Amino acid sequence: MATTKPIDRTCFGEPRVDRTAQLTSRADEHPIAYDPRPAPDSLHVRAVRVLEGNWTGTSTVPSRSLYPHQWSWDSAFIAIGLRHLSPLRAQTELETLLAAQWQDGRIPHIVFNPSVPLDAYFPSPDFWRSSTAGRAAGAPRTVQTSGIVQPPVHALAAWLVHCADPGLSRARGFLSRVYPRLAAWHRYLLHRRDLGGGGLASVVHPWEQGMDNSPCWDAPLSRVTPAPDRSFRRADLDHGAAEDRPTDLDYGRYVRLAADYRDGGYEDGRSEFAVEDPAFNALLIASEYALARIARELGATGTARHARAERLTAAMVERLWDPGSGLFLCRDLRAEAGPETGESTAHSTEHRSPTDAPARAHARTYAHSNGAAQAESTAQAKSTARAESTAHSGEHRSLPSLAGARTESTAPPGEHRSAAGTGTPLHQSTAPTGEHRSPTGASTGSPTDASTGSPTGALIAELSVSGLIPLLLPALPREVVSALLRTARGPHFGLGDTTRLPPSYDLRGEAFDPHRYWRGPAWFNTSWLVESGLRTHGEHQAADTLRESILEAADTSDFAEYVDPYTQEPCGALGFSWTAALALDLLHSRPTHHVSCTGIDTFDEMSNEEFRGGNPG
Ligand code: 2M8
Repeated sequence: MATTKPIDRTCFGEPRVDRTAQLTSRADEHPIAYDPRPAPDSLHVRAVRVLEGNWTGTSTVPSRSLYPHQWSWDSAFIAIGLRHLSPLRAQTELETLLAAQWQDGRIPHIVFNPSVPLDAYFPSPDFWRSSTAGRAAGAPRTVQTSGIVQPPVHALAAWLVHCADPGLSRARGFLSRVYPRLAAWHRYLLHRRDLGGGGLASVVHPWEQGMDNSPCWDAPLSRVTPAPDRSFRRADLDHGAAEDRPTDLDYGRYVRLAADYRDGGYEDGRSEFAVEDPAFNALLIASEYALARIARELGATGTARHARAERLTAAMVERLWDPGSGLFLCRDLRAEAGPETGESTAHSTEHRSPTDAPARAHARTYAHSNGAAQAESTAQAKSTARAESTAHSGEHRSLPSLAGARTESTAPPGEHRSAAGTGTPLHQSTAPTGEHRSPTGASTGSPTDASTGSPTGALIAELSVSGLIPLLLPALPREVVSALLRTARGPHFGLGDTTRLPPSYDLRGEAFDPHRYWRGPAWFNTSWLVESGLRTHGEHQAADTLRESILEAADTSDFAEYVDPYTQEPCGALGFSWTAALALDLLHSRPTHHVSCTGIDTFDEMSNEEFRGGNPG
């Protein structure tokens, strides 16, 4: 018989019950019903069934068919939904993942289930060879994992899971067990992965950022020599439609990058592919706020972490904000410096299209569209014209095409001007002139191109939903928030106009494809993050509408992995775990309470005063 546990209430004020047990057992097993009892075919019950079906006993697979192991950021999102059903199971989900952490702090993107046949998923454990190739980096001996990472949603998930049942969490010592592991994870990202020297974490493989096949990777990937077709066998095509999945050429490059990383002992700093991504860093910052809260719950002040989250926000604005497009962009750290200006340019040598057809899409990387903001933050201010100078090769998308985006904007004239145009930096750097202090507090040595004082690499001129996800962050400058909201609603994402869920990629981009993996379709996790971001900045009506749309799409698509952004046609795997989990989370959230799912907006409950100085958390 299912039992209720009248320990206390959840963050949302609900009485605590083990809903997984309640909802998946037969009706006559429940003399104690909770009110209101969901209808047997309700969205709630069906979402619970998906999570039940994908539960392995210690964690949840994203999909029984396509992804039969444990994935890192999937598990974090899944735990956020599971906490409403069984806080214990949500804790277990995270602790299973954390048990596979490497000694250098990285949390691997896949933890392999040894009972699943090797050919069920590629790349399999015998490709990654974590326990041998990863020995120097401290890979665990007893469990096989991949060697790359995924976005750091984990501390945020741990905090939310704790909030769902603080009594149980305290009784089990949940936070005190996970805190050191989460702190080590953030240390790894902030130190070993600060490849650009400006404080942000870099990804070294498209799978690390999670939006595997995004057009953002086309230019940096085009420099990678693909592994030969016959050197590997794709398992994803056994389950997914080839026209929706990444191409063989993309896969060849994914394999090459992963094999090179493995063959270098998973040592960081040498990768041919190194990108600073807005969503990855926004989630790191959101998780840093969550770690501040966890530290406080454990008796420390959390002030250092809170302050770090704010410094990282400033660094992200400095390095990734593009006023011209009104969006955060990815920074390609391996783009070469141009000969005339000393500024960075891409050196893509190949044009790619979603179909691998030759020379259709432009490789799209340009140098420093927000160069003036950066220049302002150093002692080497340059003229606006120079700061806006574009890549020297005709292959690169030039600023005028982004200026096109500007004219399509509904922004009042002047408001959409870049920092270059106004001469006003969005964030005044606090670093002493000439010294670039990392947002983590560490002096970073040579963070910038010494000849220009500008950040290394080049922004990638592709508009991705990744660039909207920093809306999660409470310390964004107001003008950045306003521009992001305009961009979300404008023609490139069409939110609330031509689309109901934010597309993963620019509706007007040359590479847009409404069905192909991360090249246009709408995903549920990114939609959930945008919903939370809207609430963080007080956009409750838009958030309520998006919440309704997410729930409806989850319902009608049978919890699809992703949907066509225009028609909401289901794509990819059905019965997808994070879709079910995040739908549950939204079902449990109370829109009228005006609190975001992530609760990040309420991190401000500690006054800024309280956060000045103090002991490190
Ligand atoms: C997809 O990524 C995997 C590789 O990690 C794949 O394509 O085989 C992405 O959607 C990723 O974000 C997600 O975590 C994973 C499992 O759901 O699938």
